[in-house]
Amino acid sequence: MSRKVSYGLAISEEVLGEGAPVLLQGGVEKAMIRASELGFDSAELHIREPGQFDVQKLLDISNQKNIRIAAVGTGLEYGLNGLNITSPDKSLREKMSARLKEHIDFAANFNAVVFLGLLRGKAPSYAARKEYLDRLAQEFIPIAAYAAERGVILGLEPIVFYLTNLLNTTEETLEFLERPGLETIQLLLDTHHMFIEDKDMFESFRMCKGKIAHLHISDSNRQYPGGGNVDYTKVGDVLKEIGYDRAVSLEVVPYPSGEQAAVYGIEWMRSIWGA
Ligand code: LER
Ligand code: MN
Repeated sequence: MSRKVSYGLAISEEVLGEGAPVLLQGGVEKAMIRASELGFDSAELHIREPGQFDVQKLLDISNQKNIRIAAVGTGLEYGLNGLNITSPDKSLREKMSARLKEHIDFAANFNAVVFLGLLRGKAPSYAARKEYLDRLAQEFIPIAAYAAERGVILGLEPIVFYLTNLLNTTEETLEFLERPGLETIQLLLDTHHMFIEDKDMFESFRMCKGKIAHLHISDSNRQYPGGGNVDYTKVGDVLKEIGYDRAVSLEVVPYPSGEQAAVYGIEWMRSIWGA
């Protein structure tokens, strides 16, 4: 394989349903095998409980099937487990931090990036955003140090307004990461959020050159690339222009089916970076 980017997709242990942007659901071991058969060479695991997995088994599948675990998604800690890291409730924050460290330890086995996404929670009002962002930074400082000590890269994701009111645009997320103690955290960019939130998503990619830990491909309507309004020829061009060389990962709804969306997605990737 001469290309540097890996072709990836989101998989989960639980069956999350058609509203979740995860293509192969209901068991990560079998999903890794199937993804490899479909031509993918990386996967991101959306998991709610890192301790439940047999790490050696996952490493074996990874080696045998030539599919690496590129990232560990932590959003289900929020969506299924009800945890978040900006809650005024200190015990909830402590629980979330402890779980995040478990995700980091788990990810260290695979040299995988850990998402900092939905686990940020939400502020109860726009007026409360500053207080919540300050708390987010405070909580992330020790987490960033913990990850750096273990050589694990964290990717903070700008997320669209309908899911959170904390860090929606790429620009404000980059600025947030300039706070002392957060410099080692990189970005996880997602074309769905960028298309909706950023004035010019292509400029956003340029702004983040060299700082993108992981990439989510998801169209304006959360479908496979080409299912909505994002110009994916231009996305490919800008990614090549900035020299992005990590995982390009489909985080899309399983429409018209998980497998079909995966096929459409990998066809787009091949049109940009080749086989
Ligand atoms: C939010 O839907 C998203 O894009 C996920 O990557 C957040 O963890
Ligand atoms: Mn995403």
